[in-house]
Amino acid sequence: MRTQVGIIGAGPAGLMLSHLLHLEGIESVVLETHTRRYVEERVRAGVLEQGTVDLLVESGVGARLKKQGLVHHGIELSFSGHRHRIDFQDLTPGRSVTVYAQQEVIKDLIQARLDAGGQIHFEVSDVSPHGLDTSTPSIRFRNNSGDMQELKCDFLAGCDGSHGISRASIPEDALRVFERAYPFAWLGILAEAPPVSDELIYTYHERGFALFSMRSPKITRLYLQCAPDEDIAQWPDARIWEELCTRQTTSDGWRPAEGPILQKGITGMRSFVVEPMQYGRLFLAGDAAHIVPPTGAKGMNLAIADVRVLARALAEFYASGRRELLNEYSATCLRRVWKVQRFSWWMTSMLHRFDSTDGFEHRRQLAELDYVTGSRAASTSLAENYVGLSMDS
Ligand code: FAS
Ligand code: PHB
Repeated sequence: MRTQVGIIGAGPAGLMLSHLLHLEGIESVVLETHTRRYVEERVRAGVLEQGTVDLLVESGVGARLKKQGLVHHGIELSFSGHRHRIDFQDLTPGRSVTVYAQQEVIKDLIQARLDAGGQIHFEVSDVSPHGLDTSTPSIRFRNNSGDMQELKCDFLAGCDGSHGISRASIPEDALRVFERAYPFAWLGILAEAPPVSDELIYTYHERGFALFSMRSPKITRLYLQCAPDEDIAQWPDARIWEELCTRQTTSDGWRPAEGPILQKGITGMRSFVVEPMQYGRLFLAGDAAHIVPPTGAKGMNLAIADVRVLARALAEFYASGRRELLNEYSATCLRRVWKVQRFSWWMTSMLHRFDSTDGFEHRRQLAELDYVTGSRAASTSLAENYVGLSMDS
């Protein structure tokens, strides 16, 4: 088998890269370990930045997003029993976010690729990149019939997430890892209950963080801070609702509507960056290169931003043979990656309870929330990061 760009992973990064390359007339093949159904049903992110929405629409895969996506012009921060709105229309005119589940983006991209004759091989195994530092790299893998294959390509894109093979294929002494672990995780649920707020509500509570989000007019998405090693079996539905309502009920009586829980799970929290994001002919994108705590709703958006840079660099190479953009890929992405890491760390540190014995941290966090919601400058800073920094920053 031969192609121009071999892509490992059919998540947002891999599928968007394949789509953007196709628009430039560049061939690619996507290799994915799971089934199509698994990747299209995996419940993950929910919020698209303005830049992500613009890119999906401009590149021709935004039709369903425009119909079904919920455009939000603000979020609320809730603490000490009161909710405070961060007004994007006032603070960042013309920029908003759209609630549209990651799995819907995945469905749109897979359909677009297959309609355009794109190659996505699902249920592959034993994937191994080779010749990364040569001009003839390749990917060996076992297809879903169990036959070993070799995909020869000009370039490889490691879009295989935080536990993939790509990053692991780079010599350890060629990489530097930056990591921070958090002393908590998120317990997340999807509930068949109408969202009783038009916008997302981030809550700081002495018992821990909680987040009110949504997926549609009938589906609410909720999270609560829990221990990093929490056992989901210890959380029957009644306990989840009791904890969510305790943390989220405000003095005006607002609280989330309850309903049957359709899905529940625990998501770990960590900040992680690997530098550089490239080695020879292999380019890492998305979670394969960096992980952010989900508090800032950035993981999927950062993956899309990476492959926008990579697609442009590959298009420049195939059009002119020039390699400057490819050589600068990692530095270009990392400028944004670290700013998004900062924002995600800041939102996480402001809104979660840390096990500090003294009350200093608690008072400092309340003061920060009071300042952010009371200062136009501070609210603007949160808003411009939340709706998404310019794609060229
Ligand atoms: P992905 O992990 O999405 O995709 C990688 C793909 O590569 C997967 O399909 C995997 O099966 C495949 N793969 C792995 N190894 C392979 C191999 N060896 N060969 C072939 N294929 C291989 N972000 C938010 O913004 N908000 C959220 O609320 C949020 N919640 C999350 C909850 C969970 C449980 C997780 C794990 C992540 C969450 N994220 C969230 C972050 C998430 O959305 C990621 O940032 C996003 O999926 C990144 O996209 P990719 O980089 O494409 O990686
Ligand atoms: C979600 O709806 O899944 C979501 C929204 C905002 C976040 C994280 C997750 O910060």
